[in-house]
Amino acid sequence: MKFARILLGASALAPAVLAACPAAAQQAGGDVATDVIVVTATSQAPGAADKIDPPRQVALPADSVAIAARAPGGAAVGNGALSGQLSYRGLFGERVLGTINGQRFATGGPNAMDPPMHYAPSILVESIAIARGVAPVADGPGLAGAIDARLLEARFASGDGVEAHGRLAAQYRTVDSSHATGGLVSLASRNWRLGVIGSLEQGGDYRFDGGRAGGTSFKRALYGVHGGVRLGGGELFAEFRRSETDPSGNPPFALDIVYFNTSFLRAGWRGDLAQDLALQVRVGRVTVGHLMDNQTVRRPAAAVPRASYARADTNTADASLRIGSAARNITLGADGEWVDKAVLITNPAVPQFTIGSQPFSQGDRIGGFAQWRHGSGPVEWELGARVDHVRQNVASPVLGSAVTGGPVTLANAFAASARRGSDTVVDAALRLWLPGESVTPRLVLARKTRVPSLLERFAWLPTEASYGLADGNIYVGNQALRPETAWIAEAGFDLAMGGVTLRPTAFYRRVDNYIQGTPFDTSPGVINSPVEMVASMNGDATPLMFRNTDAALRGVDFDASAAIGRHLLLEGTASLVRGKRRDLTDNLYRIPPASVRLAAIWQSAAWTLGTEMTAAQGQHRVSLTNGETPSGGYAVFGLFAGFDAGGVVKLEAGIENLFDASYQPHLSGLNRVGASDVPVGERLPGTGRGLWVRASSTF
Ligand SMILES: [Cu+2]
Repeated sequence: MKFARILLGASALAPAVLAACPAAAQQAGGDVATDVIVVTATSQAPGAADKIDPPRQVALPADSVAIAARAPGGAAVGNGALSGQLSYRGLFGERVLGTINGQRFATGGPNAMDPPMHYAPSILVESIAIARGVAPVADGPGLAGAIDARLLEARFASGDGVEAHGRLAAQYRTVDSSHATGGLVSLASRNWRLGVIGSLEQGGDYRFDGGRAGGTSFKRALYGVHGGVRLGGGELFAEFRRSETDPSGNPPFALDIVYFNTSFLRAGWRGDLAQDLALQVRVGRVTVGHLMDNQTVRRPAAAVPRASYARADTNTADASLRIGSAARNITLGADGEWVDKAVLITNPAVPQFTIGSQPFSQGDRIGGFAQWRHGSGPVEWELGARVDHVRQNVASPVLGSAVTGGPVTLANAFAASARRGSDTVVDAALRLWLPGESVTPRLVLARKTRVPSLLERFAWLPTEASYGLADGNIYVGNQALRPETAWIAEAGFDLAMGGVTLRPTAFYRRVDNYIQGTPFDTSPGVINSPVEMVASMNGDATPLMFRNTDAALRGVDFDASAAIGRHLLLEGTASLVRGKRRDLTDNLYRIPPASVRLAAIWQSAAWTLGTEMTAAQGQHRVSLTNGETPSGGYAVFGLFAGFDAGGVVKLEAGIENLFDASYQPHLSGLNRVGASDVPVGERLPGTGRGLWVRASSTF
């Protein structure tokens, strides 16, 4: 599969880069479906691949979502230093499929303190791929696009002997006194490959014009080993990774991360069985262990201590068979996902106070798909359909003896309910494109679905757990929920003409049965139900219940670049999206305002110098239902420089927020940390002025 590329790094610039620029790459390949953001250099042997530099414009953020958010249509939902979610064309949360090295898994935190990209430290990311608008059905279910982060990986050697390669990088950033180090060391021959990866990141509270954002420190380590052996016309491969997050702040939530201990395991075989017959078989397992509380990071610590334990185990298996060539084939596949989850709320001061807010829960899915990749005359297409069957069931909640009153009533009512759900859903996607000399028009039509999550269906105890909505509302689940169905149309073209590229897309997404919190009953504010009683004890007398509503999103976005002379490149992106309810007059929650990013980059053989502007309008189209507050517009400038004389070490440095502008990105959460220079209830500010330096070495 050939990818279109967004070069974050000004990298090999000028003529060389333009050959690898979006539109040009597509012309060569024909797959116009995926945006790939190349983050770091590949670990391949020098000369075996294009050497592409890290994103030179910015300090590598701890949260790789901030890198993905630089793509057209992207924005970062901020819920903490390591808890960002990708908003893609106005949708986020579980509507955007997130995978690491192509592996699907259930995250552990009921409030998504560990969204998928939590497990992709920027310093270890080789590339981030974002499906343009609609993910292929072969990737499994996914309502609104997909993001896949690839971590650094050992590759087979190109020569005859055993080769050692690697990539090491280290960065320091003054604005949060953070450091990140990480890399890959690999040993490989033509027939086997073995790699070890590791990273360590740590940062303090970040500073802004006005002080220090309290409770925003973070610490995370990741290590792993992977390898492969050529076997029977293909490769037998396996990988193991362990991610350990230490206390890290989540200022928009009531609790902060104490730990995530997560293990990823995967093995499989991929290769050719015969000419024009390719098979891939994979199995995977991910286990997440999590603790969050309001004592370890939070200052001042909350008067009533809370510590919540969560776990999520995911087993996956999939197989796909491609009959035909890469560009003309039928692919058939089957995949399954078996998820176990549980959440236990405790009060460390009262051992008998325990509530199984998410009792042992299972969500199982099996699915199958067929995808037809073909073309006729000037038109190329990919047409796919898939069917998935999902079964969910939840055990009865168990409460400690110190829990009395409302929660007991609710637990008993839940225990007496069905506590199960099952859905069969059908997805279909058609992509059409007309490969041209300099212009490639493209069209996507799709029907995509999303089955309600275990949380949305079975949250019997009213809490703020909402997969990271962070709107301060208390939510309760709804066993009557039906799956969401999105009808998606998008059209655009990719243009590459004499040093200029332009790739605009216009899209419309109509989401039927859009799952959204709505007032619990017809008399909001009047406490006349056990749910409202418990919710009001927990600080919100007007809880919301997940219900099926109707929504629509539309917008345009593009990226563009222009080479001026031999040394200068201008490149940028622009994004605009509107999201509305269709069943009543309201805007959707956490829709990013219109934004542009524009960089001017000058490069000689060894030096790179540049400046970048990121600007966003204010957002006044806010959600009344979610009690969302409007935000103001801003423009932030940065400077960056790089030096690469072809030696062992490459150096990069920059100044972020050059003018120390005060700004509040609309998708940042609202602060709940008392010991902070950000007032409680205020949207968390962007980072202030700071220096960053980075050294990296590829060998
Ligand atoms: Cu959590």
